[in-house]
Amino acid sequence: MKQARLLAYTLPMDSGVILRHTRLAQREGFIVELKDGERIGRGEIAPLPEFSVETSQEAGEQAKAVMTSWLEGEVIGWDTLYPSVAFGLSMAIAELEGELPLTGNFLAAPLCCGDPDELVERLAELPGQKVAKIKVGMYEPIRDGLVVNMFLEAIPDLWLRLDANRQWTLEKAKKFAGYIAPEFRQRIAFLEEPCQQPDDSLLFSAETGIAIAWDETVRDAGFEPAARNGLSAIVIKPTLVGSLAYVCELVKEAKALGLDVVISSSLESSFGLNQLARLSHWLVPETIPGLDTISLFKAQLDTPWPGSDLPVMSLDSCDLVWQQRR
Ligand code: OSB
Ligand code: MG
Repeated sequence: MKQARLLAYTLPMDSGVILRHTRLAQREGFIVELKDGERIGRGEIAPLPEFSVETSQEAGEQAKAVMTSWLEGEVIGWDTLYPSVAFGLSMAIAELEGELPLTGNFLAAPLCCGDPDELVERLAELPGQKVAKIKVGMYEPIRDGLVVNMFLEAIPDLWLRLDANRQWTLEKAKKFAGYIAPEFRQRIAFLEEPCQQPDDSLLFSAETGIAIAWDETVRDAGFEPAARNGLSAIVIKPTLVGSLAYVCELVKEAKALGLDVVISSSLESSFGLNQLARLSHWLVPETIPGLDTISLFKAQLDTPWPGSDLPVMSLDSCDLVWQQRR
């Protein structure tokens, strides 16, 4: 017997500066659960406001239709689905089939959302390589430049990932770089999307010697990984990108080009974050993922995130919005 269920969750959170125009006080999403005989697999479908093209309601409707196809044994047209639906359902199937290994990489790069003192404390607790991520592009380039330079000067074994989310013109981006001492620039592992235009980001890298990474560009229509001077990594947010098969293909192509791949969060619940940590360890064991987002929540879901003391909500307390057997 096969069974499919769709559960809806609402978790209290504060999205802080991750979403630049909305302050999300609640995260809404779905857990999809597929059973086939004794086997069970779950995945999370959680479109992210401001980032996803689909709304939560659209994702829920589509998920029900695709679960019906799965129950009937029909072929699923993964490329035609919303990214969050394709990812959540393909993860549930992968788990059901026993394809997703259990070991996870939970050493997320600490995310600093403005308070330098807090980052210093968190870095002190990190074993091994010190890698942190700082959001830039929110304030004047001079402020970001001074903060980044201060960190690199104060902590000589620190590597930084920076993220400007396409907030700068080429001129502003170069102004930022002007405050970073040239000898520190190679300890910026990459700066994600400094400029509004990807071509300007490449010019920025050529002119400043600071490596860049694609994040938003990975989601641009027709994107295909390509080696470019100054490009060191691509960031993959599976919930915004699509099915597990598509994510695997992107990883394979990027690695073949010598690019680093960072599996990153789209503010999934602790359930989804755990699966992303497993996915990251499976596909890119050599790279620290960008999954330090549990502290934006006020509660976890089902699977606790290692080291988090937040209360855990069980799947039983979710709303059962749909179920069917076959
Ligand atoms: O700007 O990269 C972003 C999370 C949700 C939406 C957008 C972003 C993020 C993150 C996740 O920054 C954390 C990370 O990538 O390290
Ligand atoms: Mg980013």
